[in-house]
Amino acid sequence: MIKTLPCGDKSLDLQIPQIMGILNVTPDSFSDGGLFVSVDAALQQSRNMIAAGATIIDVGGESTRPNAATVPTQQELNRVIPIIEALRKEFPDIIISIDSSKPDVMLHAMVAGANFINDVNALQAEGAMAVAREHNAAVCLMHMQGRPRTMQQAPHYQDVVSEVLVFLQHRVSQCTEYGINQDNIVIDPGFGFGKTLPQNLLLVKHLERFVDLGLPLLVGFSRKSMIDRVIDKPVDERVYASVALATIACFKGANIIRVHDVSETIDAVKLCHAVRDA
Ligand code: 8Y4
Repeated sequence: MIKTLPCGDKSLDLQIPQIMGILNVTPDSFSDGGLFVSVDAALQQSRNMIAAGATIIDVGGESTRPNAATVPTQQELNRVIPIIEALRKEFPDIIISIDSSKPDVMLHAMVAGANFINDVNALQAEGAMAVAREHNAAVCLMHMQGRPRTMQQAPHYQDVVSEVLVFLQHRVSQCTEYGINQDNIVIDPGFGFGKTLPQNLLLVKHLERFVDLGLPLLVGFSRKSMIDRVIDKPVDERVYASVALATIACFKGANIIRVHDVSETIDAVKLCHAVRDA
């Protein structure tokens, strides 16, 4: 039974499901059209998410959407580091997650006060595992087929659930052999990352098989296009559907739910826990 997740010098109670609030710090999300990201605006959104019950803030400076431009390391650092420093100062107890696949960004984020590494590339970049190990960070290993730019072109699997499970088990082994503590590792099937709608739905349907690995499980469905393929609604009208998927995942045993809409999701998550615990 999973109890707590070590996150640097902090720990997260996983006996109850936790909400990871998404903080995108790309200029298209927090600016007046200029090139810079406003620390104030990002802090205000974080305050709202924390007040609503988020215990992890996931700070990302590079969009992983299909066709998004890649960002140079220095530019990603310029976006995320001032925000991590400000968050750490205002919220000494919150878990700060760095959403990046770049070891240099992970390292500077840890120094600035982050304690969780959310890497859609599962720490496969040279030097990434070292940063996680040296800082005793919590790490989320996510499955992705292909690369962000092209991953949705023709996703293909013989058996999506088994193949994603095998990949995650393999990465967990490589990380523990490298010296990362297994207690620090979280797994994530990576909804929408090189997966068609039927493949995403199969992963939700069989989520118990991921829970059965005995590692903490993180899921992210929030506003994703897999939803619009079922309900045919634009991104700002996907919140009820996102909450429905969070509810299903939570009820099946997911431990961390990555969402944009914290206040809209938290009651459903609390009720899932109450019913499971009854
Ligand atoms: C609107 C806004 C529509 C954002 C889609 C999106 C995951 C993740 C992302 C995930 C983990 C996203 C960084 C995609 N998804 N990290 N990151 N798990 N661990 N798209 O599922 O939110 S970015």
